[in-house]
Amino acid sequence: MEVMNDEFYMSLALDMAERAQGQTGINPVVGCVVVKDGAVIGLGTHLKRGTGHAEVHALNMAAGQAAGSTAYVTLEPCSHYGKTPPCSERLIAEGVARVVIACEDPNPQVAGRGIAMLREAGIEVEVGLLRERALRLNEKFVKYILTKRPFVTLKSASTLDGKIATRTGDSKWISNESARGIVHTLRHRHQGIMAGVGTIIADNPSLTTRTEVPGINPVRIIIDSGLRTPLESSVVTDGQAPTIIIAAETADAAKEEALTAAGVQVLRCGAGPRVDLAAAMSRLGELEIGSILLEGGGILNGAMLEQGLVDRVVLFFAPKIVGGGAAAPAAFAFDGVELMRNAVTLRGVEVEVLGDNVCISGIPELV
Ligand code: AOF
Ligand code: ZN
Repeated sequence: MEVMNDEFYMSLALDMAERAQGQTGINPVVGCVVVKDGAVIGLGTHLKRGTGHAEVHALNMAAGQAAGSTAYVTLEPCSHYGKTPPCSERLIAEGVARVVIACEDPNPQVAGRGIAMLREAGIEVEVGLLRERALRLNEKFVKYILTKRPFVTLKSASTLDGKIATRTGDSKWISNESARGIVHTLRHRHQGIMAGVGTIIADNPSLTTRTEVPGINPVRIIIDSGLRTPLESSVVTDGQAPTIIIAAETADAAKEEALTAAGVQVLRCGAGPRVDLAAAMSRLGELEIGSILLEGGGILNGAMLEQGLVDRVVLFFAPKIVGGGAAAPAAFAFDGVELMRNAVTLRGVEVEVLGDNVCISGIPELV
């Protein structure tokens, strides 16, 4: 049985925000619950960048009755004129008496000013209720708003011996249905999905979101130094989502022209014959891609990890062992460390058991 308290309403606000993940672009997900005289009088969630913030929807629902109420908001109300007017002003104008906030807004345009505005207007403000959950929920937003580079989630599905295919290249399927379902939900929750050209040539994947209910397709991003992506591959021809190919400076101009004519956007990143992955992340950030799900092969995964470009890993393990030595590709292929104490180590580890599969997630830390 649940107890009615501040946490009860903040959890509701967080639940609403959680379900809107994937549809707000570079904006955060935010939930707001307005409570007065023991009853909920307004609920709101930010649904889409450029449209109303959570507080605005909730206060609109409260229809002028919010004076003296308590508003629970998962993120500090904004203080700036962005695509919409400041929520702090609206809360003040409505006569809200108390505002409970889960976490501060790291956006430099806000960063405490929203809280200050509310307090200056005489509103009782409490900050920090369920802060950790709120920050975890908006980890993509926090990274992007502070660095202008995308938050990268590396996903892999491997056998217990770390393989993503057998020595003959067979890989269907490694993980079970629940794990595969989660992967498609993860696709929905990222603005971009990234793979290497090797994966495109080997598997011709569509890299779309296929969930039980319709989901949003991420922009497909292919790392392809030499522009080897076949013109007849699904990511070029199926029109399911935009495709960006990231190539090196030296790649063939005629191939670029053919790909561009087929509707693909080709970006050149890095001076030499290989893609500069860090530069690629900055370019994608400029294009307002704030989050990327990396579904690479071992080499791309290893390179991104080694260069510190991965913000979270989500690793699915199936109870299988396929051996195969170097002929069977591994989830991570990089030179690696000499000593165990120098291993890439995960912080904030979360473990989820999915039937006979296991999902291990965490934030990788390089030594
Ligand atoms: C809130 N409530 O529901 C959201 C907030 O361009 P705009 O107007 O949508 O502003 C985006 C910024 O506003 C975003 O970077 C973040 O700082 C804040 N988002 N704030 O009070 C909301 N979505
Ligand atoms: Zn706002």
